[in-house]
Amino acid sequence: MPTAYLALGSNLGDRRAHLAAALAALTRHPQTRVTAVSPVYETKAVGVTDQPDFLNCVVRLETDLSPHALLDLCLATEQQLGRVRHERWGPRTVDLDILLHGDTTLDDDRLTLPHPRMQERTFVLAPLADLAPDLLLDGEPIRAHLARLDPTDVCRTDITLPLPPAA
Ligand code: A4P
Ligand code: MG
Repeated sequence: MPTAYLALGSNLGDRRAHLAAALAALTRHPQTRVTAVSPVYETKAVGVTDQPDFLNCVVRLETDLSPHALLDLCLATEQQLGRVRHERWGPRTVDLDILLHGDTTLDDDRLTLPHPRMQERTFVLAPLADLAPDLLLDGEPIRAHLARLDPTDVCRTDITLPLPPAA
């Protein structure tokens, strides 16, 4: 089964609970198996900066869902957790982005893989490097991409998100 990496973020309400609920939803799905969860980072908002700090983490899963079916699961999970889209890059109860889905590269009106902004984002690459430092992106390991970014953008917390038991 292909390995996928998802980026989870929350900056409204009980941020840890939102991440944990998203993780539980991914675990419950019969066609996904969550195999690792990164440490949780507290991060300054990127893009629209006048909004609360985020908690961010990265989840690794094995799935036989296609990239678009996995996107549908991400969007359905966001909706179940009460996300209302107000503005692009605005505050959100929870955001689930697909970073990578196996070796898939694609760019259509719904989905771009690898995630087009992941290379610029410490809040994505720091937790991804915790799980997969040697994973290659554009021919370079994640740890090399991360080394080019500002490490002070993010702060690792001692919040843990245990892997929920498989359904
Ligand atoms: N879409 C295309 N490719 C993907 C992909 N690889 N994964 C489409 C997920 N979705 C993808 O996303 C808009 C549409 O992007 C989706 O419907 C899907 O068809 P959205 O979640 O509705 O909107 P958004 O998240 O507000 O916009 P966007 O462009 O996805 O923003 P980003 O890049 O996700 O940035 N700062 C910190 N510190 N931490 C954060 O987590 N997140 C954002 C959002 C901004 N600043 C942040 C954080
Ligand atoms: Mg998003």
